[in-house]
Amino acid sequence: MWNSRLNLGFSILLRWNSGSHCEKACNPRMGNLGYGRKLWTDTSCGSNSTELYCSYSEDADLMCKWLKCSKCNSMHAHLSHPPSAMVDSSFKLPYTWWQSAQGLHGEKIQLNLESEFYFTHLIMVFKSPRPAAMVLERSQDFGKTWTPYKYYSTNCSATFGLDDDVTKKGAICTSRYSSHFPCTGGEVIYRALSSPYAADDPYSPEAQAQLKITNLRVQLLKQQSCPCHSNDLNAKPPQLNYYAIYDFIVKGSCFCNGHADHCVPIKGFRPVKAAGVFHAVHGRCMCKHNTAGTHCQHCAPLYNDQPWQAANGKTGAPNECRSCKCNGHSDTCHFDMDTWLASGNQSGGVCDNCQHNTEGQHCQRCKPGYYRDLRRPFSAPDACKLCSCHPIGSAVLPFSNSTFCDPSNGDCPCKPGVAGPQCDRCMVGYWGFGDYGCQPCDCAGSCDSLNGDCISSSAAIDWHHEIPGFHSTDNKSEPTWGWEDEQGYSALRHSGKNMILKAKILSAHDKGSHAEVNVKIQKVLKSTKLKIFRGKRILYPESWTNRGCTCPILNPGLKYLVAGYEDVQSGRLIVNMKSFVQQWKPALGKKLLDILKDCS
Ligand SMILES: [Ca+2]
Repeated sequence: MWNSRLNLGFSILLRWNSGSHCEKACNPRMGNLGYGRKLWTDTSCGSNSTELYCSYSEDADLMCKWLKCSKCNSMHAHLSHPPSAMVDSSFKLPYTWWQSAQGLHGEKIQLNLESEFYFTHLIMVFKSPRPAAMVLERSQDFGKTWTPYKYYSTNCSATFGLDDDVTKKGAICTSRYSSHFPCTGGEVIYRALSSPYAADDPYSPEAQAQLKITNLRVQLLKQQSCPCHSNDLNAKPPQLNYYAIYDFIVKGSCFCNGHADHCVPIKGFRPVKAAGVFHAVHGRCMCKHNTAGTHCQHCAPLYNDQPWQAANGKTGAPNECRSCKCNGHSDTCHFDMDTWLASGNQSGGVCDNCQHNTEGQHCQRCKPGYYRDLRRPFSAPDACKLCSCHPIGSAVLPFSNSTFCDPSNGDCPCKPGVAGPQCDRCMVGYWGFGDYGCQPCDCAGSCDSLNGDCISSSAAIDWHHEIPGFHSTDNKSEPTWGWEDEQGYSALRHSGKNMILKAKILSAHDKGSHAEVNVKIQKVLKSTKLKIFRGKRILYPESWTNRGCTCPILNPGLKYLVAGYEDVQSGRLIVNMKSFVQQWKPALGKKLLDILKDCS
C-alpha cells in the first residue's frame, strides 16, 4: 500500500526534470509540502479531557472484525493524536494519526504555505471510514479566496448537485473515494496534473492557474460509519463518530517557472520539527537562465533585452533572459516595449542610469558636455572626459546656456574670430577676445590681439607663440602638409602680405646692423607696390639683429615660398617673423594659387 502511493509522485517528477544541470527547462525536486509545516484542524480528540473512542476494522473478505476501544488525551504523548501526526514520516511512523473530537459533522484540515508552490497531488489515508462528503480547495492568495479542486461524495448529484466523474469524464465531483469500505486505511487521492492538464507544459499560464497554491484545505462535511456498526446490535452505542487520518501527503515543489533546480528557505521561514522528517520543500528559487525573484518570475537586473518568459516544460526550451549591452556603464536595464517593437522584436533593453558620463539606450555615447577620449577603451570609467571650453571664447548652442564640445574629440565651438581647441584666443589677424568673440584687424598687416593696434612692419611678432611648430620646419626632410600650413595660409589671406615669391636662397651675409640674403627669384606670385622681376635680388630679414640668424630660417641652396612685405620707402623686400616662409614643394604652389584666386 505505501509503495504504490509514492510511485505516483515519482512518475510525474521524472517527466518534469528534463535537464539535470538546468540547461533546459528544469524544476526543483518534488516533495511533501506538509513536511516541516504546521497542519491546522478545527479539533483534536482529548483536547479537554480523556475521551473514549472505538473503531472497527474488517478482514480481507470485508467481514467485520471485533470492535476495539481506546482512550485519547492530548496532554499525554502516547494518547494524543494531533494534526502533526498526519505529516510525520509515513515510512518510519506509518501508524500515527490525527483524530478529531467526536460528535461533529464538519471538520477542516488546512495547510498554509509561506509562498507560492506547485501542487501536483494529494494523498490522504484515513483511519476512520472516509467521509460521505468532502471538498478539496486551494487558495492562490494566502487564504483570501478559495477555489474548489474536487468534490467527493457517495452521491454527487444528491449532495452537491454535480455530475460524477465515474459516469461523466472530467466532472469536478467523484464518488470514487467515498465508499465506506475499507473501514480503515481507505485512501483519497487527487491529482492536479490529471487530464486535461497532464499533457500541458507545466509552466504555461493555464497549467499554473491549476497548479499554483499558497494554501490547501480539505473540508470534511459528512461522517460515515463502518457498516459493521449496525451488525453489533447488542452492544452499547460505541464512540464511533469522529474523523481519523494517518497521512496527509501534499506532493509538490518550489515554484520557479522552469528556471531553477534548487530552492532555499523563504526569509523568515522556520521548519516545524516533525518525527522522522528532515527535509522540507523550500520556497525560494535559486534562479538560472539569467532570471531573478523568489520564483524566477522576472529577468535579472542586466538581462532585460527581451520579455521575460517561463521555460517551456514541454519542449525543454529554457527561454533564458538576454543581457543588455550597456558597455560596462550600467548594472541594470529595463525592457521597453516601444524600443522592442521599433527594433522588429530584436532588442528592447534600455540601460538604466548610465554611469561614467555616458548616455543612450546602451550607454553608448558621452553625455553632452563630455567628449570621447580615444586613448581609453569605451568601457573604461574615464572614457568620457569633461569638455574644457573657454567660457568667453566658446559659442553657446541655441536655447542652451551651456557649451558642448565635439563629443568625438573635445573641440569646442568657437565664437567668430576665436581659435584653439578650447576657444581661448583670437585667430591670427583678429583681436579683442571678449563676449562677442574677436574682430578682424583693421590694418594692412596684423594687429595687437589685445587692443587692435596695427603692428608696424618693424615690430617682430613671434608667430611661433601662436602657431606651435611653424618655425621649426625640418629642412632636411620633406615638409608635410599639416595644421601649421593651414594656419599659415589662413594668415596669408588675412594679414595682408603684399608680395609672394618663389625664391632659391643663394647666400646669407651678416652686415653688422642687418642681414642680407641673396636669392634668385624664380617666380613672382604676387606683387603690389614694387616692381619685382625674376632673377637675383636681396631679401632683408628684419629680425636678424634680435636673433642672430636669418629668421625665419632661410638655408642657402634651398628653394622657398616667401610671402613678405614690400617696403615702398626703402624699396626693400622684407621678411620677418610675421612672414610666411615655407620650403618649396609643388603642392604648395598649387594650394597657394587657389588661395590667391579666392582672394582676388
Ligand atoms: Ca502518520
